[in-house]
Amino acid sequence: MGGTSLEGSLRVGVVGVGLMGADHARRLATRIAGATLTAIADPDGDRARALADELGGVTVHDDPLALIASGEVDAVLLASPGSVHEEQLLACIEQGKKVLCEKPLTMDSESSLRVIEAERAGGRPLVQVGFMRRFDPEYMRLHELIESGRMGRTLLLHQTHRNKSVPNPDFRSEMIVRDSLVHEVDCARWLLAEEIVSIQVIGPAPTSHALAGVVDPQVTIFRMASGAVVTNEVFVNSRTGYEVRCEAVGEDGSAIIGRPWGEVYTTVADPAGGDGAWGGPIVPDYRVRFERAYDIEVQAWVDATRRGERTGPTSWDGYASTVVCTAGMESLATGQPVDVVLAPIPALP
Ligand code: ISE
Repeated sequence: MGGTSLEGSLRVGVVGVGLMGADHARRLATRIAGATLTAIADPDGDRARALADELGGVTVHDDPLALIASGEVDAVLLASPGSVHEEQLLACIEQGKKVLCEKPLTMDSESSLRVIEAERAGGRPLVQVGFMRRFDPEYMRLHELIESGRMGRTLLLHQTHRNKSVPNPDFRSEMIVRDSLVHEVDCARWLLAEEIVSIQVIGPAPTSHALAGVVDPQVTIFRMASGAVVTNEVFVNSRTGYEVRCEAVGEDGSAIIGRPWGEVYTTVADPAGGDGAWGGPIVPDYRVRFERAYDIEVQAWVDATRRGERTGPTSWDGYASTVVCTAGMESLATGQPVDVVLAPIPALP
């Protein structure tokens, strides 16, 4: 495929069918117009076969590279762990297949650059990174409002990102930066349409609900190229539910998204035993909060791919967020600001 448009349905293969990949496979099989789920691959063969039985008409591959090379697959959705993305992305590029890759693009900036270089050498933009918030209706409205100039120049963003808990027994502080803060990194770059030039991660006294030694919550400051400042709170053991908010402060006004309205909003449990909180129910996790965003994202990717186009965050966005998070992990260790230095290559179209 690539630069040409497709008449029939787009045949999609999903690599990695854990929580997120299985969601995407079901989405493609049941809710996305113009796409057919033809293949899945996962190292856990039983899990893949159970999903294939549920969805019907889907080939199961043990080897992700065989799925990527398969003649039954026009385009690939990668929901495998970040540590195997480089090899799988390079295989998609070699096959000339469009790929929607869940974040992170890769685990370090060198490998992300290799992906960008391979894509460039192929001469066609093929890679989209799964920063789904860019497709969330609330975020899209905030983006439009900022872009319209009605709030004047944006001076500040305040971003809040809370997860209920992280069940992983091997969880480490760096994962808050790499897996959670990375969304705030992308939102800041996208909403403000500029790069982050430095990052500082500060750890307040940690919650006693985190594993020993884990710095949670974390407060992070981004300095943007224009001088704008972005403050971020990421708190992954907040105990109550999933909360994502963003407030933009401009010279002529401010706007906030992700906030339920009411005089008092609290996530403290309702003493009368209601569902979640005094202020109203709280969504449990990102798959619920961003379900619509994921649907819109995957539909937009399928539509653009069928037209022979690319839409959404690029490999450059994936690379830039990896560089910022790597600097963030360095700052986490010292508490000091760390400069973000991006390779001097222009972004892909
Ligand atoms: C997870 O990997 C995600 O991408 C979610 O959007 C985020 O809220 C969560 O903190 C991450 O662990």
